[in-house]
Amino acid sequence: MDQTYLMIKPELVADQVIGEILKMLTDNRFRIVRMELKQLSAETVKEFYVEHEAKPFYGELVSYITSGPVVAVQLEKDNAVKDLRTLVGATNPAEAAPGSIRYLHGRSLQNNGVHASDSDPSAERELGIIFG
Ligand code: FUP
Repeated sequence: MDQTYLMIKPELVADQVIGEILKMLTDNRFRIVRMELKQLSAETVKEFYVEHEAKPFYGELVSYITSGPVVAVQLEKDNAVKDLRTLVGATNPAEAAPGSIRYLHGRSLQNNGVHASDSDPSAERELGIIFG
């Protein structure tokens, strides 16, 4: 079965909306196979977002993701990566489809609420970094 990685970012954990997001996942037939409330280190987040290392927003991205615990979720479903990206919506919440997680819970491009793997290799890499 296909697997993917969802990360509920710190501001949504602080806002106590984890339950709503998990319900959206199970309503859409994702199976939660592993889940952890985790404070990530700067080292872990730098490795996780290494593709953005040279971008101007990289430093802020790392401090945002380490600003509090995230909820790390390993999910299983046929076409897990593609279907989760659809459920999550566009990177910028202002462009996310109505009803998507970022439309409902994202605040800005930087504070967009959740991360979802963008390909099968990314999902494998990210699950390895977060869960070992
Ligand atoms: P996504 O795959 O949808 O998570 O988007 P990206 O990999 O392009 O971006 C990763 C994270 O960097 C986003 F969730 C938010 C942040 N970001 C910014 O803060 N500014 C930008 O201009 C682009 C992305």
